[in-house]
Amino acid sequence: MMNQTIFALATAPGQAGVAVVRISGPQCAAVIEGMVRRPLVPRTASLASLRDPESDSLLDQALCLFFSAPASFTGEDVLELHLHGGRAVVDGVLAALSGFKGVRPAEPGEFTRRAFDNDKLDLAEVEGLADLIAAETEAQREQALRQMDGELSRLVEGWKDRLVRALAHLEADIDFPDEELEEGISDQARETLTELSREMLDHLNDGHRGERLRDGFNLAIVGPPNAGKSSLLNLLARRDVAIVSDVAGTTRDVIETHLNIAGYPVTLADTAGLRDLAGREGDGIELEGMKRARARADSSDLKVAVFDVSSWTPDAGSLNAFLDQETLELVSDSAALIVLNKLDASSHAEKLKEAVEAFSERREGDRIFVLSVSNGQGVDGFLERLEGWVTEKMGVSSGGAALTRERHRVALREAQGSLSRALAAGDLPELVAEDVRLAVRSLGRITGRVDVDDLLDVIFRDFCLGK
Ligand SMILES: Nc1nc2c(ncn2[C@@H]2O[C@H](COP(=O)(O)OP(=O)(O)OP(=O)(O)O)[C@@H](O)[C@H]2O)c(=O)[nH]1
Ligand SMILES: [Mg+2]
Repeated sequence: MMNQTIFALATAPGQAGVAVVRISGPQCAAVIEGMVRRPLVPRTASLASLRDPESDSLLDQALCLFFSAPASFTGEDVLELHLHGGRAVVDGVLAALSGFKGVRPAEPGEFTRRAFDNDKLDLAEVEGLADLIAAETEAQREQALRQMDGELSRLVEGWKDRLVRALAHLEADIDFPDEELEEGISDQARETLTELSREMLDHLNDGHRGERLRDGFNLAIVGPPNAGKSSLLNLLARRDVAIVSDVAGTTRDVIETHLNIAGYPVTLADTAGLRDLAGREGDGIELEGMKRARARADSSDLKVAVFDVSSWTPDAGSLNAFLDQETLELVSDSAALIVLNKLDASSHAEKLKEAVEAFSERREGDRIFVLSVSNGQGVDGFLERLEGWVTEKMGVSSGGAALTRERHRVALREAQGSLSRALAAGDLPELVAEDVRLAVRSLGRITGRVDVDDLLDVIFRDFCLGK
């Protein structure tokens, strides 16, 4: 059965300078004849008066672009109408298109689905395209462009090719056992499988950098009440996101804001101050807030602990004893920065510096910052370190193609598992060959030509209308 022709507004709805309506399918010719009413040279822009095929009324002066199958995004005939971006213009054109036989509005993602069906894009490239449309920061854009351009696909296809070649050798060994060879698989096949297994493991052990970049990095600000956590959040967000007050226990829920730090997407969470309520009237809301704060700290990629050191005096002894113990405990791992705030309000600034030095010796000093959110003192050094941290954790340039979705990881883990089994069954060529076949199949799922029917609807549903 011939595909129906589909159309959709490809640009965002609403008033705009230009709106693009895209049509894909065999009926493009009929649309050109009925609405454009002049022949279009493929891949050449032509200005034309669009007319309603029934009433003959003028719909718009539009720039028309025709792509002849198969040299188009979908692989079918594609017509793009670049309209003036007004509601009435767009509505008029869409209504006129509905009037053609065999032409209907597209489902979300249907253009891309056709590109996939016609082998214009593989599944990983389709995902790259979806990520590109969703990209909010520079680094996300770069990663998406590379995946759309086939970086991940080439890596996976390369592995597959080598496996298939090894499989051919294995099968030759099975069918024509070399008299000279001992029982088992040839050294060459074993070497290839070992090498591939190691390369796959390297990619599996990449710290989830691809997924992290897609989803964003999670940063939680924690610490005792009144330390200046919300003030720090507002400073980082450069706007008043959270309420700041001198009442201890102002923030009670987790407050999130999205930031772009050094080109990377970061979700920053401000949390309720942690304190020991023992012996006082239990406040259910504050308790719940603290519970959420701890949970958020646990699930975040980086914690920033904020303390108020303005009331520290030399009599208070070491900072380690002075600071809130529960918070110190929370940030005892290396995925934490420690902010000692309210330097401006300290009346023992000099002695405080010595105390900080002693404190730093107990902990890695490059994680500790004495600053004042109020007057900005020391803030630059903290921001620089924060940027460095995020860049280091998310660095995309290192390591080439990234796994950007859990499903890539699952498939690769399966492939690697099959190879491990193959290597363990080394003396039985038939078993080795079977495991290698399974590995090829698992890899095939990443670029999506086998076993993916159930996945397709999920992946294409992520697209907006008109893509
Ligand atoms: N002097 C001085 N005051 C500060 C500084 N940073 C914050 N403050 C003040 O400290 C008080 C508490 O600030 P918040 O940001 O609300 O503190 P918090 O840690 O979010 O407190 P909770 O939400 O109650 O846990 C406010 O009155 C701020 O203006 C600073 O660097 N110096
Ligand atoms: Mg707060």
